[in-house]
Order: sequence, then C-alpha cells, then structure tokens
Amino acid sequence: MRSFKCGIKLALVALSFVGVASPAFARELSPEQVNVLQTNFAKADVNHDGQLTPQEVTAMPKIAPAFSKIDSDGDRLITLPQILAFIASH
Ligand SMILES: [Ca+2]
Repeated sequence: MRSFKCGIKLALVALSFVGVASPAFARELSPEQVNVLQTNFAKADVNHDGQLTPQEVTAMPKIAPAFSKIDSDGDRLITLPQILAFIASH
C-alpha cells in the first residue's frame, strides 16, 4: 500500500511536469475528487500493480465505459495518470 501511494504521488508529479496538470485540470478536479479517484482506483486495482485491466475497471462503473478512450497508449491497461488526463480533457 505504501509503495502504491508513493507511486501515485510520483505519477502526479510526473503529470505536472509534462503539463497535463493544466489550469483546466485544476479547475475540474478538486483535491477531494482526486482523493476519491485514488481511493477507488486502489480498490479496483486488485493485484496492486498500479494499472487497471478491463476486468479490474468494472469496479469503477463511471470509468469502465471510457476504457478504450482512457487507454491512450492502447496497451489494454489504464493507469491513474491516464484517467486524470482523460478527465482533464473532457
Ligand atoms: Ca491491476
């Protein structure tokens, strides 16, 4: 769990470096919403590898329908940064 949280933090830092965390991103997701998303992601990530398979993502009903759009690199796995990037761009 500790390494997962650390990974999330790193991912968020990485996001801000690549410019995904734009002002629009800041407007649309409050820290509380990001927290909820992180919590739900952690619950859905059954094998704790920091990625959701199509099967794991069924635990996130709001995210599941957009799986193929969120999966920007097409590897059939979605990460929290990919979800955040998707939300930020919609
Ligand atoms: Ca997983």
